[in-house]
Amino acid sequence: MKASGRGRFITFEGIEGAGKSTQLERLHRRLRIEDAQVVLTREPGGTPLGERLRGLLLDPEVGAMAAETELLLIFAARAEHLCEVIEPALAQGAWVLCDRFTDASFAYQGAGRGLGAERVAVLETWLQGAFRPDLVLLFDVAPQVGLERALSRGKRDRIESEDMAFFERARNAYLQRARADPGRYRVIDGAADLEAVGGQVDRAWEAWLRGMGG
Ligand code: Z5A
Repeated sequence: MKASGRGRFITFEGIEGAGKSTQLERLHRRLRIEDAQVVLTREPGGTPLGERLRGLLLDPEVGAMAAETELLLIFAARAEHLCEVIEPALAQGAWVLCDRFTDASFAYQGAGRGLGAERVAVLETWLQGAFRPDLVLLFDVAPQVGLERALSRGKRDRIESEDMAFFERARNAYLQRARADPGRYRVIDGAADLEAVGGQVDRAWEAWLRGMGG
């Protein structure tokens, strides 16, 4: 199974603890076995500069910042990521698996912080033009479940310290986006056990591949 010509861009989304990173690594292992050229990356981050911006964004000691500042820092990291990693990899025919992308900005800054989808969309169009993920795997879980899983790792980062209503808004924004564009989004029940979630991902993945003739 190989992408012919330009590669494909697949993103993994969901609120904290939804299981996206676990499933991204699982799919990565599977694609490597199938000998695909795969690039694994994440946002914010994915480049040396992006990882430094990620450090600032998540460091609880940085404390409060204006929602606008947060959004612009995330888009600054994204600009670097697109230019240095994502676009070159896709041009070489690689499958790029990315842990979060612009959907997270709509969910967290647009809905969670209340900046509104329109302002995020302006930056999305300015930076990306018509570029969007080919497939978004959205792991859906109630915030209570996700945060409990995420917090079992220990200390909360700056964004994890938000209240439950913030994550409810983010979750609802994700689901709304998925409903509006069912061709590109697959919603996975992230509350199921690990094996069941893996099975859902496999089925969604295979159906999507068939849909694009792969
Ligand atoms: N952010 C933003 O605000 N705006 C943006 O535009 C972007 C990002 C791009 C860092 O993201 C932060 O950046 C994030 C949003 C913000 N907010 N915070 N904080 P991140 O993706 O790096 O961090 P995260 O969302 O906090 O990741 P996470 O907590 O690791 O969530 P996850 O990747 O979905 O979960 P996981 O690591 O796969 O699993 C978490 C734990 O649950 C782990 O112990 C697993 O073994 C366990 N797990 C996973 N699946 C299951 C199932 N099915 N059952 C039981 N246990 C499970």
